[in-house]
Amino acid sequence: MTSVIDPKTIGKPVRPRRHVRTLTGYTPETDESGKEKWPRGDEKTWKEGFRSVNTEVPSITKSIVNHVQTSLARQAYNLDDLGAYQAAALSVRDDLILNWNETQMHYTRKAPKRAYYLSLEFLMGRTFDNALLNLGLKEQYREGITKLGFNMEDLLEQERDAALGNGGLGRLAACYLDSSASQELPVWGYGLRYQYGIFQQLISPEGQQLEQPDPWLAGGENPWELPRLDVTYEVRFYGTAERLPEGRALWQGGQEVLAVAYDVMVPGCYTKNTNNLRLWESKPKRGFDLNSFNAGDYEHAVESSNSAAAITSVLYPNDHTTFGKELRLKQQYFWTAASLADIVRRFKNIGKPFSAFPDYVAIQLNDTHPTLAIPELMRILIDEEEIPWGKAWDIVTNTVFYTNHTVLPEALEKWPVPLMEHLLPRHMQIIYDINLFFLQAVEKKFPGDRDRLARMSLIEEGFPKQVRMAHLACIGSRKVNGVAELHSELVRTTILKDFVEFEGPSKFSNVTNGITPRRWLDQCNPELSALISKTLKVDKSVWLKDLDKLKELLPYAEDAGFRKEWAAIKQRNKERLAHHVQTTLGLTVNTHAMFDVQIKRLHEYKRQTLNILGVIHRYLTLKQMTAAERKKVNPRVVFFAGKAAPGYYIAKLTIRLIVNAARIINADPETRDLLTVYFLPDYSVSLAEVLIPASDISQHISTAGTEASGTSNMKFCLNGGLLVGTVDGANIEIAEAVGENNVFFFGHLTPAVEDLRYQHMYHPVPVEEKCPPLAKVLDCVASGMFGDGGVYEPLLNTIRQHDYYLITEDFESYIGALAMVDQAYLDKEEWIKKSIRTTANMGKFSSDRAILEYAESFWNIEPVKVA
Ligand code: NBG
Repeated sequence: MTSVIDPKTIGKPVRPRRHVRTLTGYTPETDESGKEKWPRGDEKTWKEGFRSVNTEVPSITKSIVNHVQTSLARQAYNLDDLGAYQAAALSVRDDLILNWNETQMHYTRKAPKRAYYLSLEFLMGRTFDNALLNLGLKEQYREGITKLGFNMEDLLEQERDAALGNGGLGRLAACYLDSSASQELPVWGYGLRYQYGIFQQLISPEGQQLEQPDPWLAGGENPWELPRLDVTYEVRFYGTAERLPEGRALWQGGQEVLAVAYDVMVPGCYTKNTNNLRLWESKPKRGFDLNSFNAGDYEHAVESSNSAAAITSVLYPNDHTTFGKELRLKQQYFWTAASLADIVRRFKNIGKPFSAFPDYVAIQLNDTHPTLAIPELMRILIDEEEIPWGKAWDIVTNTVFYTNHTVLPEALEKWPVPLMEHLLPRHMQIIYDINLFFLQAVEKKFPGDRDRLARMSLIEEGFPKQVRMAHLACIGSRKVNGVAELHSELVRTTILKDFVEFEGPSKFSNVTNGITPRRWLDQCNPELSALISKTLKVDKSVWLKDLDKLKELLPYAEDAGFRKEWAAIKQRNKERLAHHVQTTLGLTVNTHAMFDVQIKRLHEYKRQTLNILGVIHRYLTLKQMTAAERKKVNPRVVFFAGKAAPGYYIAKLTIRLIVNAARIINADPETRDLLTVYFLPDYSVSLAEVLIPASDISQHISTAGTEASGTSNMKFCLNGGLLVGTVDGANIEIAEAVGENNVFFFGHLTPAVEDLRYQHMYHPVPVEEKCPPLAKVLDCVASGMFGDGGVYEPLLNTIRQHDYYLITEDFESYIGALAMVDQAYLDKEEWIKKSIRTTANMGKFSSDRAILEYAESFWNIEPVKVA
């Protein structure tokens, strides 16, 4: 086949957006009487061919065997665990697709208002187990798989994590998808289908973090997604934007790439509702760039096609830092442009005027990463739909909502103006226009206040000038929220203070984060889940969707029999973790010790350093004790896990110190029964699922005011682990919920932090004077107790000089808090009571509650149950 291309069409504006719909979304036509018409062929024949979800063991095994035979082209003779997992997964996928298809069709028919959750990260973890539990088919599958000669647990272990996220922000997005589907809300996620997720972490013998790519799709087909090769959009970069009369502009030329949709099914818990997570993959538009090809520059043409595919190749592994990299900005625009094109197309199918857009669409920005949705929606409305500026701005500011996830200055996104002008010339024009109108309004309210204008401008002066994305997200949104009470208050009083003064406080609110109890209790701690159902005398489908029911466990804290069962489950979870460490690292863990866990991204503000220095302090103290004194000591095993951004030198040094301290401490025959330390490499959602149920205590010890919320704190407490923490983020609300006597708080409070930093800067006191026990620990590290002390010099200097994260200020109260933990642990019965009370009071932290708050207070959407 040959086709002739008219050179005049090259680089011209995009054709009207349309795509041929195949798998979902058709709505039936009706005849004169209103009866639905069957679209084609013989209705009865069609309907006889329909199948429903397989719920009985024989139909399940049949489906698995069919997939072995056909999808995998294998037989019972040559089927290993991986093959059996794939066949079983494909069988579950069939069921999910049925529900998913029905859900999408139902939403299309009902045309309710929908919400779209735009997140650059979705840290989904594994799907198989979660899907089975949500479908209520786990036991049937277990029986079927056993009948086929396999072991369920072994098959579950075959699945690779979908690790398309860095940490809490990405995992929160995944929890919110689970809750949206479980609460039957019409919510879709939009993200990117990275070829490489967060890197795999290896630890060298010296304790160095090494990174390796995570080609999570390399194993072939991913059963949990559906490629939708018919759903594609063209996305433009670079080129020129020429202003036309009436505020419009013509953006043309540059590079065009294709966004292709991959749909991930998100099943709700005990409901048919199965929502969609749409991930975009980039592709060259026509194999290669015709502009260059026509000009005879073949090499450049191919290069540009590579650059198109590169856009979604890798997740940026930086957590809480921005780098101003062009490819990252390309990712952000590619994803928001494709998502908005899709949202606008779906809206247009309803056939309403654009003034009704906010009645049908709510768009939630997960942090500032998708802020370009604001100028992009303006561009679509003005340039493509020919809507005047004022009306377009009304539509945008009634549709978009922004969640802030951090107040750390290094994490607030800014993009150099020259880069924006080059990559997105039309958007930069729009941003300048928004800024002008905005600043004029500010000037009107605060005449002559030039400092204020400079502070609030979307453009930060400097070389180069920068676009402040948080400001753009704020003024372009209907509501702005933080993720825990304290954090939301800090957003209002620090980074967006001027905006609160200008727009009034009602736009700024709080939605405390939540976690899904399906994954973070039922799935990761099945024995505890079963005990809860048995005790409350209700099916788990009830309390898993109404977590406040856990309160009814409170009286059982007084029941010795119940406490015994509770403690036995914790013990078995500790043994499960020990088994995992034994089989993966070959190390034997003392399961009779207290398990103390800190798992999260490595960051100075999260203060893993404080923890390891505390461990060393404990070690030094043990070394000085007599044998008789040691007998009274509460044995402790300390676990760390987490990744450091590849370029974050200090964080990597902390890992190195942990690994080397562990090596020395674990080898010391005098103390090793009382203290051991493990750094578990390659932290992931799946590893968290083993660690969390096993913890007696967990540490959430950020410098006050720095951790917006934290969400693992909620997971630990839901599983009956107690919390050691600073008065920060969601720790505060957890303490309020479970009772302050059930948590171990320490450290300075947020209002003190700035003063302390000022003192460190201008009136420094040497650590030897301020905190002698800490000085001793630092000296031991510097003198080479844990390998070459010189290596740690830069890390130790961050503490000795400036000490921005206040380790020297909080060290003593930290040690004090750990001593109180030891004291409390001596009384085992009382400890178990605390554990039970903690779990019982965690109802508030379900992501169902959080998502309903977004749905009701912000998005104004309602559940749409699929019958
Ligand atoms: C993180 C915060 C956490 C919070 C998660 C989810 C970013 C930018 N922020 O404290 O540091 O729990 O967001 O809200 O990743």
